[in-house]
Amino acid sequence: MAPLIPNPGSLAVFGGPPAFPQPLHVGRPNLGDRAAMLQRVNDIFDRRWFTNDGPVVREFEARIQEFAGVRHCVAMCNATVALEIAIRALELHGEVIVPAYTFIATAHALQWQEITPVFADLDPATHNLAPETLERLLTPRTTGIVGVHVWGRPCAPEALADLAAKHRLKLLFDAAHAFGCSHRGRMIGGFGACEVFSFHATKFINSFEGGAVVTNDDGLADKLRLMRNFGFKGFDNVIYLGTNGKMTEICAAMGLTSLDAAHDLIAINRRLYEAYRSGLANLPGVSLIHYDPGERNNYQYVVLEIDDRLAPLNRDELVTVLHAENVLARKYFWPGCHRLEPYRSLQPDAAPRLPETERLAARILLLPTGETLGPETVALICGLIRRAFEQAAAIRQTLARPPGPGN
Ligand code: T4K
Repeated sequence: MAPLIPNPGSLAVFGGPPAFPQPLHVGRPNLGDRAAMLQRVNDIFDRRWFTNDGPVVREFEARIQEFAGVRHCVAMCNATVALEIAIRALELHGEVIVPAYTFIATAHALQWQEITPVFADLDPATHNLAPETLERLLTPRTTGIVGVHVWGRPCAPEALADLAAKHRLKLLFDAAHAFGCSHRGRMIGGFGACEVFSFHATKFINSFEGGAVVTNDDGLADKLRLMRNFGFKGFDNVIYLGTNGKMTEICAAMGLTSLDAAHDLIAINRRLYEAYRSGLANLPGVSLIHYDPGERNNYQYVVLEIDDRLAPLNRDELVTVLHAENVLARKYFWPGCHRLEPYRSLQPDAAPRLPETERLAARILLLPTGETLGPETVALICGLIRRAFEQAAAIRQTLARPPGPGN
């Protein structure tokens, strides 16, 4: 798409035309090789085998195992159901520690099964759980910890494993963001009892909708496979409580197509991340999150932290400016799970013990990336942010005006 700045002097927030004629989304899906995908779809049609552990799903699982260096991949219809099934397979109950700073699905997967998510605060340096703060949240009802590798950055796997072992807790990871990432040279996927990937359309590797539980535990993998398919063991024989968590063949075909492009996508994402880094350098109060260059990263998330003590505009003001320009920056994971239903009703006292979550959730914004953008678009977005900072006082005045005729 050709970006357009018809009137570079006037920001859209002042009534000028938006910088981009079409919205730029965070989470625009990457397509991969369209012809290869369509060939796979044709093959699926010819085979008339659409779901239920078909050959394309099996191929996808084998490729995920190989990529993530794990013994088992059990593909599912999405990561939320995969989390629910993993939580049930590990027999979690009572209370489970989980970060408040995550997508709502992590908490819902527990609450859906009447398990209480006990919200823990984050480490501002990593945006992940702060393991040293967890012990005080444990009660006799605590049965597990769900760590989340937020933005694909590893969530203290060793410290959490030590804590889990010490208190005989089950440990699993929500690795929805972390496919293709590593920790101390080991791919994410092999930590804890199991880990859960998301292959939602907005993710680095996408299967339209999709997810997977990965594990090195043979017994757990068998159980997950049963639970994913109603508990069926062969024809007419149900040996376990299960649900329908199956991935379809078409979804697996998209997953394979996406996997074929994985290395190219990482290169694209990395290039754009570097373009944002140089385009936003030296802006007061603005920092772009750091990915350890010694590890493998998918660079899927361009995450800015806006410190409103130093920046001339706060996060929400900047988001308003960007949306007016058709740059649909997102405020993940504002306001934190504890402030969304049903948790804000069930746990109204959670906020005071989550000061870092509260602070970070008010500061973060995500910017668009992926194969639909080029570095020149990133340069334009960075230029908009710079101009917004230069014109901060006028922007604040404009935003403070009540909406009405002429505004
Ligand atoms: N755990 C964590 C830590 C997660 O972040 C997630 C999901 C999960 C678990 C659960 O995984 P899944 O059950 O979804 O597999 C989006 C995604 O829907 C969600 O998958 C993701 N995390 C979350 C961080 O972001 P929304 O509600 O913000 O999505 P939505 O529909 O606004 O999509 C974002 C933007 O992407 C849209 O503005 C437009 C663009 N888009 C989206 C889709 C679906 C497209 O251009 N094309 C598309 O097909 O949650």
